[in-house]
Amino acid sequence: MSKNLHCGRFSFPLEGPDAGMPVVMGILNVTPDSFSDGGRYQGLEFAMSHAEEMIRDGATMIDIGGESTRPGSPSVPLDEELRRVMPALYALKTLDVALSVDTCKPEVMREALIAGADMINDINGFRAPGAIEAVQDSDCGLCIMHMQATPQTMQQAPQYNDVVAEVIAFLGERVKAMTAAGIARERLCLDPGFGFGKTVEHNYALLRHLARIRDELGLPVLAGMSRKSMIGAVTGRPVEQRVAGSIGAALAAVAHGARIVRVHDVADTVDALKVWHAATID
Ligand code: 7PM
Repeated sequence: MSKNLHCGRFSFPLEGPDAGMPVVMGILNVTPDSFSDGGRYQGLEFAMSHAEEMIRDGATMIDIGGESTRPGSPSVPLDEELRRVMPALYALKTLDVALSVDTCKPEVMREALIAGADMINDINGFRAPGAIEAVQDSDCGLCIMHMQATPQTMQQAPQYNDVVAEVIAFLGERVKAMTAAGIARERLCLDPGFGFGKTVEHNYALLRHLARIRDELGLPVLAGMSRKSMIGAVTGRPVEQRVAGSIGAALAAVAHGARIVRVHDVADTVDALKVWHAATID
């Protein structure tokens, strides 16, 4: 009996006999700071070649993000987010890869689904009014992420009595809300939201207990730690020197039961996962 994650045009076997390597989701930023100022067309060219490179390197999902969620950063207006995301989504449609859109806005979700997005990745866990309605009648995959507070305030004073139990309770409540709207469980995956309203200790507690999230809620887990401050806190390295630390985190996540890893450095992560896989298959 194999369980698949259903994502629009794609279906990923994540459990059972057909489940192979973990799925690697490559991060594609389409924020202006990510294409050094040659204007929007050059930004599109860069997005396309970056996506093609990540696919060659082994990414089977690409997460397109037009809203920088850096702690403390202001939110992006709807029209600007659409101007960033939609051209990239249409351009990448021809590539053989599942296209995820990283957004909290129901209007962006609707437009993305019309354009054929295979997955919606919402760091806000589909809590915005209209978010569930925007995705319920499609067949896209849905990543439900936990975040405490808002990107503007989340790192001021993250607080939990039991971070693992509280993240599981939150995700369980969101799963209930989404399945109550008629959304099939096969479309859902869960993410503890590393760095989103968490201290370093909270992040590592969640990493050690990823299998509890999977087992208590019975859904696949996606982990996104690539280059984040939890890596810097342990290695003492700045963001541009966190590749090796991030690979360590990705392997740890897989060891703890994650089936999808969201990463910047696809080639290096895939190499590490291939060796990991060869060393752990029965
Ligand atoms: C600035 C700071 C820009 C932080 C971008 C980020 C996740 C995500 C992000 C995650 C899922 C980053 C974050 N992180 N979606 N989107 N899980 N599902 O470091 O951990 O990429 S944005």
